[in-house]
Amino acid sequence: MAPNTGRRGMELGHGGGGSRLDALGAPPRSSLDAHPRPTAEPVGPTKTEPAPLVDPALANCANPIVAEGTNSLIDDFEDANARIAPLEGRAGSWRIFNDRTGKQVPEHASVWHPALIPGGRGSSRYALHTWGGVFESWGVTGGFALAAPRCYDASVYGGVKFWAKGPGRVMFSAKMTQVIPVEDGGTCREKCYDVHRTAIDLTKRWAEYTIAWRDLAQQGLGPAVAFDAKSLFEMAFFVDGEDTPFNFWIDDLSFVPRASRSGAVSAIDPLNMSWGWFLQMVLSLSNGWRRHRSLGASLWSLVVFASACKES
Ligand SMILES: [Ca+2]
Repeated sequence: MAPNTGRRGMELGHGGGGSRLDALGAPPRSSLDAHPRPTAEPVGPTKTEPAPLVDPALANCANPIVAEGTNSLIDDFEDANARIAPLEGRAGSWRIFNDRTGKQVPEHASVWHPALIPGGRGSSRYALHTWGGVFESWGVTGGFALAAPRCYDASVYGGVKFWAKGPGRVMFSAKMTQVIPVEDGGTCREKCYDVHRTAIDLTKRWAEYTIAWRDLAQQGLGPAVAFDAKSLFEMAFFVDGEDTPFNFWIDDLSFVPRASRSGAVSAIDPLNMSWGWFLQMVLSLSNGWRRHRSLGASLWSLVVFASACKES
């Protein structure tokens, strides 16, 4: 986890991992999940009570969209649009925001469209990409609302996983309605945006990262709220100002089953090498031996294979 600094505390009301996503980035409501806001206009001749300020269903997350656990994909970006995959009631769009003290691509308050990966990543052609210079306040963020204006129950899952490439430190946050201000669609009324988050230190090569709900923690800058995947509102990747400049890619974001192990798995990390890789190494060794009948040639085959892996 990143150190808890007073600087972040001062900035929490603005950033803390992505404010205003829902305010500006909430997707259009469908007829199925529309929750009409109360209106000041009297509905009928007997309606004399003032309208409540907050949608009662949203105030306590009494009526969430519930994930069934059958379609874990959040977004693979291959459709090249900014909407997350419309599975299990999820509906949201990727948006970018920053503290406006620096330059970012895409720019502040824009839709975050997938970009073509130079050379691809296996069968993946598109992923999210953003980069920029130094930011002097809370930094930059990009994320999406899961099912706004309703909250989202992802408790059938144990966390998320995704592929990413840096280098640099990126934060992931799963934001509960309880830490999002009422004006942004949540239920928080003071010291908001103390979101549940964790730091990921990316490398220059693509690697897969798994984050369990238990890895997420607040910074202690607002009211303590135990993490509960039953009342999620948004998810975001962000970079604190002190970790800028930045340049990172995100791909294949999905939920993971409960009891998934958290951590990073590099595509070529020998400690996490799959049996497939191991078999290919053995084959390259035996091919070298079969062709040249020498240990040197066999080892050279292995070097060639390892070089190919490194470039992939
Ligand atoms: Ca992709």
